[in-house]
Amino acid sequence: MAVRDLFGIARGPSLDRRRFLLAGGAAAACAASSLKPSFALPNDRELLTSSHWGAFRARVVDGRLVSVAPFERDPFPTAMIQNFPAILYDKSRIAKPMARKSWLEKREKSDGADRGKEAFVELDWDQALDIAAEEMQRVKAAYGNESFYAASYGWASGGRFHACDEMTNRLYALHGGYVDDLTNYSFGAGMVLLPHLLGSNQAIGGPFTTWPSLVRHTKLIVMFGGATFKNAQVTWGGSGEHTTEKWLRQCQAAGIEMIAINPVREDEVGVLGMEWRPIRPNSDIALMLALCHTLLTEHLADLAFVERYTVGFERARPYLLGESDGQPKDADWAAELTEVPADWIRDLARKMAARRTMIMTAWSLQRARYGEQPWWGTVLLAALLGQIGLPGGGFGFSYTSINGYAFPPNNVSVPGFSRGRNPVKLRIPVARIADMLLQPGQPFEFNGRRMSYPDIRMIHWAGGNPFHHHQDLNRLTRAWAKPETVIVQEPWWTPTARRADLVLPATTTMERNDIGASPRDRYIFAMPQLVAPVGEARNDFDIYADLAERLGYRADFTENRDEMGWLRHLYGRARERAVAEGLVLPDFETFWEDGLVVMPRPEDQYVYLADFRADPEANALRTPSGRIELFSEKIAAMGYDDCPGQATWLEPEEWLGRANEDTPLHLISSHPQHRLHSQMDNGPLARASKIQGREPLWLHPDDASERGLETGDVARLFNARGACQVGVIVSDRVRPGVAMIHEGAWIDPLEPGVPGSLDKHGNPNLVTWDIGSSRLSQACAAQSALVQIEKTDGPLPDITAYDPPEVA
Ligand code: PGD
Repeated sequence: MAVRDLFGIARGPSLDRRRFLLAGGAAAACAASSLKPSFALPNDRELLTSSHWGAFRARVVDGRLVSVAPFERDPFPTAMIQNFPAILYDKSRIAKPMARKSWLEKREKSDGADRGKEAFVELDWDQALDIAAEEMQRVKAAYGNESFYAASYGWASGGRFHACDEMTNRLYALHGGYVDDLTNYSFGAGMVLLPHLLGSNQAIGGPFTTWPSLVRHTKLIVMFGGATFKNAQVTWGGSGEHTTEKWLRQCQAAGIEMIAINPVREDEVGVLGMEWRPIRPNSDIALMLALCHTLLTEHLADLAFVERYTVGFERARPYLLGESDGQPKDADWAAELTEVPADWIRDLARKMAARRTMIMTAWSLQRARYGEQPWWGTVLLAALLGQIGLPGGGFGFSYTSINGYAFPPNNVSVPGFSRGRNPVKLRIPVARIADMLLQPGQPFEFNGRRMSYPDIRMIHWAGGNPFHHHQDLNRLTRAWAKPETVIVQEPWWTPTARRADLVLPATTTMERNDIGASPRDRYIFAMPQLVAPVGEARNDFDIYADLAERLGYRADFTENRDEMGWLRHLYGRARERAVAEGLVLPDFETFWEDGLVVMPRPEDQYVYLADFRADPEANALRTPSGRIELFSEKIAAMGYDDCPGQATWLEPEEWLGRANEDTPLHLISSHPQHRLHSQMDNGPLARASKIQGREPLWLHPDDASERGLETGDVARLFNARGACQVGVIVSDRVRPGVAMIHEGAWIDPLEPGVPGSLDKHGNPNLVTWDIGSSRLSQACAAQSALVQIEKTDGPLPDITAYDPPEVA
């Protein structure tokens, strides 16, 4: 059967099924031909599937995944899919359930500080699940449900069904509840701030002004944080088409001027012919305030827009003009802070006012100390320009942060596995995990509320890697010693798995059946099981179902459905939703056999806040005033000096303005080119990018020569919080005073489990600061870190990050 294109989209020749047949293959098909793939299927077959990295065709020979090829409808597939065969069988896969040796012997009496130091003991599945169930019961009886931390934050890798964090949540909800998390590491500061200003998070999650609207109407795109093709390689839940690069190229072809304001010159600057303005990290808010100042003093601000659609400008204005603090926020003031020339700032303000301008501000800018401010500054600047709600104008926050944003979501969404209802109402801002473990009972502020940290005795994590993603990993190592029990479910021996008491090997997307769908993509993909599970890996669902059985609520967990039963159920609900939209999806069997369904193209000229602009009374925002809040009385009333009631320049404790002899450089830790966070760090692409096995770090030629460093050298990146070894790339693509490294290398300490030990591999979170962006959002502030770098001479220790730990 050919690919089903429901809504009359022309089927390209490449979608002819004959093209899917493998040369010499026995019986290839574009999708599983049976609902229960049997491994007695033909020896050489090709299966279409999906992943966070996009859709691809997998070639399976003799039950082994041998190669992958991109989905032919994808205009810009990522090379990262080529990692799949290697990582599936990599030696870093966890072969069997295992327990930390002394914990197995002594359980809660074993020393948590030994996590990561000790050998593991192999268990069979029954033993492992009995132990896990015993621990869940023991901890509940001894300390109550508020002592479980089962938020299980992370990107994981699954389709709509095998979402392991949701599954973890559901198991613990049935167990009586658990402490959950709030917000995220990606845009935690922004997502707490924006509802105060705009009444929702639509400017992050969409829909917002579409790329086609930009191509047609925009004349200037000002990108705070630049634009990156690399970040758009992935989307949560997968995508059939990588579209961001396509649209950026169309913007270029349409003659739109694009300006990247960024301490780092990413590839796109050259490719798209953008102007690069290298700014000092963490100072964008000063530039934004100065642009506002110029608009105001040169009478270029659209005060009629401000009057009709916003509140609070009378409070913001005296600050901009310096009437409230004696310091006008003019271009000369900003030039000193940003090292962007004052004349350039004034010219930019004039240019923005004269043309249809879109302001795009990246997520990374708010992943910093006082990270709310550049996002608030974006809204203020866009309001003064008065183009909010006009085609191609205004602002948006997610255009290039991941693939597929800037379109209205699909008319039909496929529901996911349900988390259930958590009886425990206690949650912590996700990036405060170490504070929580180290300071039980201590109060903290969050978004106007005073809360206190619970006393966590047991952690269960599936689908995340806190020992790469959290800031100040030495501090996390100390905090991680506190709980009595840590269970980690993982396919690979990640740093977090190595620091568990009980390790349960999980399957990957390639070893199970699922449905791939994202609201930001037109496709629903069947994700058929490609190969048998590697080693003794089991699906998270089956692990939890068997645990639930031991705890007496299997049927509540599974709802009496097995894997395929769930896929039918979830797809069936999507079909019902489709009917409500006047669409007819094929039945499940047809979908599964075809391998995909293609949805109608979403509306392509959507303009964010156009309805509000047309009628601000009828379409009032869900803010206290119903309008855009340029000054928020609500935030001001919280009394936070680290997040006052309006966009404000607040000098970070660590930035180039406070660089000193010990830490003269500002470290930027961006999202990687060759992996997704830490996923695929064990793949050939990421490994090939390393320098003498270490994560590359970019350094400006002046800073490199001062330290006697050349490309290819290994160096120590350090500050008072910790140290790691990096490989050096000398490049004028970073501005002087800035070092750039990608996050996600699996930490590989010289002395595993010992706080303060040198990481041989180059994870920046050894040196980043574990502090909230502010009391408003308590979000990740990874981008505010001062560091030093020095050359490493002599023999280097071996990299052992991907070697399984010792088995006793
Ligand atoms: P991943 O590497 O995606 O990182 O942090 P996150 O923890 O999400 O981890 C996912 C884990 O899930 C992997 O170890 C993977 O093997 C596992 N996994 C995948 N599939 C399955 C499955 O089916 N079952 C189970 N049980 N496990 C599975 C990301 C976080 O890092 C984020 S979102 C951001 S935005 C932050 N960004 C930065 C940053 O910019 N700079 C720094 N320095 N630090 C950051 N940390 C944050």
